[in-house]
Amino acid sequence: MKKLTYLILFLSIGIIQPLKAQFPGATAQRSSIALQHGAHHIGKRTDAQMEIWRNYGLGQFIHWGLYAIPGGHWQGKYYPGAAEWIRSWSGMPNEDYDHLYQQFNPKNFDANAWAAQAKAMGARYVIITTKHHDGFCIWPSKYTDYTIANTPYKKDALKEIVDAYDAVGIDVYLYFSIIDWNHKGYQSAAPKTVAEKRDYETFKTFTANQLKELLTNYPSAKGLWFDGTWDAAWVAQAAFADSLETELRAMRPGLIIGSRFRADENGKRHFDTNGDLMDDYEQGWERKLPKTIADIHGNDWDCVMTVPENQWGYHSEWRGHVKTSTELIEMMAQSVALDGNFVLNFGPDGQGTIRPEEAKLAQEIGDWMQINHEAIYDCGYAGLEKQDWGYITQNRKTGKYYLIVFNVPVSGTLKIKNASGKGIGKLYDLAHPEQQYETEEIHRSAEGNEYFIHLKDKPTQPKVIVWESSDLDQDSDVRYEKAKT
Ligand code: FHN
Repeated sequence: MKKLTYLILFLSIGIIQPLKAQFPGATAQRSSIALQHGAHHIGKRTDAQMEIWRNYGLGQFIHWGLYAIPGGHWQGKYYPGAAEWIRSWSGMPNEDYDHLYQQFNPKNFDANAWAAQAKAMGARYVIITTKHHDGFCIWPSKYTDYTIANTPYKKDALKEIVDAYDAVGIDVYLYFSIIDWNHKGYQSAAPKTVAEKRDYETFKTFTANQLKELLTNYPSAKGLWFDGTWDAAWVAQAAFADSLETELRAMRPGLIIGSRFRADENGKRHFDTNGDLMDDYEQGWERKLPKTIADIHGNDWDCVMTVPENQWGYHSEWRGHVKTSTELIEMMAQSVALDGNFVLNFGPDGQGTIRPEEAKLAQEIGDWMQINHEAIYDCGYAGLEKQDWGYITQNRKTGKYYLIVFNVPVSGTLKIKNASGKGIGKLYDLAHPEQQYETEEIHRSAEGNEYFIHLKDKPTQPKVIVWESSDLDQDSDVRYEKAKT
């Protein structure tokens, strides 16, 4: 009887579940609900490629496909929704949309110019749409005719982009939509009939083939950025997606995949039934940012952001608020201060031109990054109390703090809080290191000492003050080792 009670207790509280830990440093076991297709590792990946990813700071997203031709309009009618979704908006004749590929001939497309602009902006990685929900492939996939090879342009635009970004040292990640409105076997609801199930199997094989083809054809790509994975039909494919992911990872050691790819066997997406992050970083921060460090649950993450409200692909008529470079720089600072990367979207038009509004933003962000990139690259959460004047980042290796100032109080003083017993050290302008700042201790307590920094002038744009705390020299290596775990 006693034995039976123990057995029931053991089963009801869960068992030690071995995980498929594929990365050094990641935990391989946990005591929890047994899952066949949950997270493959607990905690952050600490291998070299993931360290590079974590330290990017700033990335570029590019949405480019057939939807760039109509640019949010069809036969004179303005469609207010996301331009890349135009095929699905009511009143849109799908057959006409599906013939747009016959017009795709981007005369101004110059991948080297895109890459040069991204480099000047300060981006260290790019995510490029290889195929969006409409199913059109910007590479010559051998598994469908709906590709760039059958357009008047004919050439492999994806290869041009990958080569151009590789050449300037920007890492490439391939966006891939599981939703594919062009494939006959695709469906969003879970297949019910025998015929639906058979068709969906052809879609799964097609999807797996295309993904393997992408990794084969573009060997320098560092990761896959999945989208369109919310359909009930795909969510039910936990076993298939899990095994496909294992195959993809075997093809490309170090491959980085975010939390959108697959669901666990209970249909849980992003976080499995145990609450553990699926895959390598959280992909849920789309057009929104976490507010505090508690919101990110100790995970890697990136935020993908549009310039206007919800337009990713080219829309010729942006309405509503269009973000300024100062707003975007602030979002980037907030992302890095909360241990994430910030990825800004661009939607080139049907001729391959990056619109002037985006070019101007890239230029302005680049001008700021030219001076201040040290506060963004290789930086993350500083472990210090957030202050209303802006954000504090910390270089993961040197331990230096960066105060990124956006809102200067009328008093002209900034408050900072240092750990109790730690010296304040040195404070100076990143742009003008000779410009040092005086501090005044205003409060001392066991929780930390508060200081005022007296500014001399009110800055006209976001400014960075470097803070070399006096305890830096002793323990920067220790701090780096800690940051890696
Ligand atoms: O539906 C897409 C949308 O068009 C765009 O590609 C974004 C980018 O993150 N993802 C989907 C919505 O989550």
